[in-house]
Amino acid sequence: DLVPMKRALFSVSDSTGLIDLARALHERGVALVATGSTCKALVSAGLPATNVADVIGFPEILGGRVKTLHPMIHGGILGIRNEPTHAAEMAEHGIEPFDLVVVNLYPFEETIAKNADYATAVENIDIGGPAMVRASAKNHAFVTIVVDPADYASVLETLEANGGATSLEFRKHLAAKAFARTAAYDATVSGWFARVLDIETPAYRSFGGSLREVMRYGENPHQSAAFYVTGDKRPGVATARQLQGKQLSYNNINDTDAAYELVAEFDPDETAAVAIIKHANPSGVATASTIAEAYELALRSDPVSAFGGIVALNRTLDAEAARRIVEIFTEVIIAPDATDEAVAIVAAKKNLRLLVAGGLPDPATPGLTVRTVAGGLLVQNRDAGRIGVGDLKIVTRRTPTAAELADLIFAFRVAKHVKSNAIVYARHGATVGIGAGQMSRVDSSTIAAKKAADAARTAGLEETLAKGSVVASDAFFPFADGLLAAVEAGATAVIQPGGSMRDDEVIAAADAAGIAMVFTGMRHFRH
Ligand code: 93A
Repeated sequence: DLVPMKRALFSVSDSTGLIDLARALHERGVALVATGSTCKALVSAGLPATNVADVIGFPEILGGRVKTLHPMIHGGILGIRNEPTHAAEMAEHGIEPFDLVVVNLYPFEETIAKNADYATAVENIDIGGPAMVRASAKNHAFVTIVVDPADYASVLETLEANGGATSLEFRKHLAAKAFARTAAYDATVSGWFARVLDIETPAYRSFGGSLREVMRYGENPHQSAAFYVTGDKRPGVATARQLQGKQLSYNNINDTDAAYELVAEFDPDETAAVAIIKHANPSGVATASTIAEAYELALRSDPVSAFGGIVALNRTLDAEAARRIVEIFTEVIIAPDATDEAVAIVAAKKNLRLLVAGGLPDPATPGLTVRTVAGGLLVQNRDAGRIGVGDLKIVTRRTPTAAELADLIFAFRVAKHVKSNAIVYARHGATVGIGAGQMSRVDSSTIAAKKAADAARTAGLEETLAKGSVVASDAFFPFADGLLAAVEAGATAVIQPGGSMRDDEVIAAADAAGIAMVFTGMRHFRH
């Protein structure tokens, strides 16, 4: 089952790790053959590589559309070495076998992610690459096929372990991976066509949408993942135009969605709003008269967590805001639109993705959310509930001031987008401390208060940002302790759904502390 490696064929669009692999193979005495630019890269690195054109005896033609589609290449890949007729035919035509084929395909996924025009997208459909990948994978009895730079190291390890040969087991696993790659690639191409033509891709109907793209991986690198679009025109991450930057990852899409749904809570005609999201939770959210100011305040809420975050805006990205945002490492910016000047500023950060959604999703629009459980699907209406001033019930002796009232509504709208248990401190239309995703509400309160103290320290302020703030809780305080912790942290007003068995106790504690409290009658769990 061991096949000694003597001759390798390289054809790559991503040259990551190429030279190291080729050099190690060369040192093992493996002959190197490569397509045009790949060959150039190898030769420039001082490696003796033969151009496929010289193997074929025919130049690359049609602007590169035909480089490897030739019997001298495909014969060398597909020949059954121990089959006498194959061996005789190969000898007759001077076809030498390839033991290793290293290909990565034209970057179709990245090309469409950049919203390339139709002709560019079509030109980036790789034909010769998948042909070699599939041929090699079919003939895995003899050929090692590598489609991912992440596997280069294991090729060298296998050669080391097997005296310069690969095992059948190893080649089988790589063949499986190779067919998964070409399947995903073609699925992306067909998904793109479906999108362009506004038709559904029937094979993927069972997912309630059509396949838009296959991602490099899911939440973690060992999980495969795909993105399906439902055709719903709701402005957001699925319908936005990506103006620049790398392909969005699974986590990017999830976080960008969370970020955009959150800023959409704030009417752009009334206020500018910015949310910075990390791991699907806001690290900071703020409203202000301009986007740049709102960004500044959102950042102040938790400048440490904002690093590598997703930034969503409810208004057009302008130059001033763009200049501030690119100062720290940011993964994605999503906005209804962007000015030309802002686009030019963001362009300096090559990897930063800029998405323009053309509008904001209406937070009140009904829709469904779906999640899987073992053996089933859980489906519910999306949380389109929105609390306004008219829905509030003042339960304390003290009535909130107008400023507190505005902050209470703001904080509760933010809390709706924070994983439970959610505690949000806010002041002057900006969050100052957010506690998310804790199993105990008291822990979320403690974390939120700590964040407010940390943010003040980072900003060089003496007093915690929670001082004089309001606090929102996504669900009722079951005991007075959580409320008292918030009061101690500096909150002067509280918003919560109410409805606890001990509401009376909690209200009495609020009155004793002299703070104002309002009940919403609506809970915003988010798990
Ligand atoms: O245009 S193609 O579909 N025609 C081909 O015959 C062909 N052979 C390899 N694209 C082809 N390739 C692709 O070219 C490979 O998959 C790889 O992505 C790229 C490497 O070409 P170069 O080494 O010239 O950059």
